[in-house]
Amino acid sequence: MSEHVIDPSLLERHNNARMPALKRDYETLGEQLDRRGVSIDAIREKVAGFGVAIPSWGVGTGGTRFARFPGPGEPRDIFDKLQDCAVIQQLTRATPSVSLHIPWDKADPGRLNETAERFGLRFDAMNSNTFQDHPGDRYSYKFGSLSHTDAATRQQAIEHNIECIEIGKTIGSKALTVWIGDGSNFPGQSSFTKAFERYLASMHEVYAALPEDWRLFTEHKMYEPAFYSTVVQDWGTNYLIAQELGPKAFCLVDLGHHAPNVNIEMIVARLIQFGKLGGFHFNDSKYGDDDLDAGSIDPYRLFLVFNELVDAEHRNEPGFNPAHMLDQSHNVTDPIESLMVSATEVQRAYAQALLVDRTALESFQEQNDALMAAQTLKTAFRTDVEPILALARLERNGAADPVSVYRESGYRLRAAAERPPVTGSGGGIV
Ligand SMILES: [Mn+2]
Repeated sequence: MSEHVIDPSLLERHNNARMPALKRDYETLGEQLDRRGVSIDAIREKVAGFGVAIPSWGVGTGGTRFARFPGPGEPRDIFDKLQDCAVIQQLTRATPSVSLHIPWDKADPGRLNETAERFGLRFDAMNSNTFQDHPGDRYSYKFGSLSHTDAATRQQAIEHNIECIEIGKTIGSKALTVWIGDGSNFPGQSSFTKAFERYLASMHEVYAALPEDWRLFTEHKMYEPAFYSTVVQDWGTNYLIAQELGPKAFCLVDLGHHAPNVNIEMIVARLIQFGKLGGFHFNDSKYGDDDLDAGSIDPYRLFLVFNELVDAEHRNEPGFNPAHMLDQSHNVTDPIESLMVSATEVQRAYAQALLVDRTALESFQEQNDALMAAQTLKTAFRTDVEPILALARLERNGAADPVSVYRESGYRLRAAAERPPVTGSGGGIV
């Protein structure tokens, strides 16, 4: 039995008050879905089994290039972060794991395991950091890390990634995510070919240190911090990396790391088809890598991504096992509230995608009936699946309305009293 951070009796009162209306809504939706030949209970069970990881840095307030405005009660260390993650999991039941970032979250593994176990959490992919200099490091990453022109700097970056694997082994992680800030700001500054050769050579060494049952996720990003070119700039390069490294290497898709208007769901389909989709960093964007809350700008795009995922599930695509994580920067909201809403939005897109009539869709595609094919997707997307999500949370002792219980609990005020304000930034931009 894991420790409850939010008072269970408050949660019970909240849920009991909402249960009668929720049951009626669930039954009504159940009847509608029944007419479409869909079992609402089967959808609810699938949603209940769906989880998305919380990045440890997500529970801190983010910032922009201009400023960071810290909120009250910000986590001081990884143990405070785990407690905040426990609140999100207790109320949403959608976030059973936490993804650590090294060196920000370096701590005694025994205490990490004990704390995670106490809160009923586990550890997801490890994230390395060679996009900033670490105190005590001999070499600077100002001009790159794994692709640096200097062999000793590359070696330091390789060793850091191997250290992340070693730490991960002690806390039950099974994956390493590598995102680098390497690139150039001026045409001619760096040789595209040589930089990529050096990157691949470095990554071969990291790959060689992976345990048998681990996966390596590489994350592309087209610009920022480098503004002319990045070494791992797009999904094509990322696919080349995964191919080059071997069967344990996969591509990670961060929804904000593409050129504007790129068809992300199609990239997802391609990676699935060739067995190289590693997983996601969910967020949303209007202009670039905005790191806004998942589904807050373009919920239809999130749905279309999940439509590809559910389609792969439906086809029993061999080896299909993408990792799901949120990766957002919360500048104007309480990070716990944003993460709860985003976890729910990701589940919502999954539930809506499960409602797509795949037999009908396939038949419309075969007949080249463009209008009806599009309408088949829209019918699923337009369905309000909230009763399914709420009941899936309730039956596992989560909250019917997570944000409202959280606000009523006064958790943030208590945290503010216990945690003095922190200065500096834990980052949160990758
Ligand atoms: Mn990311």
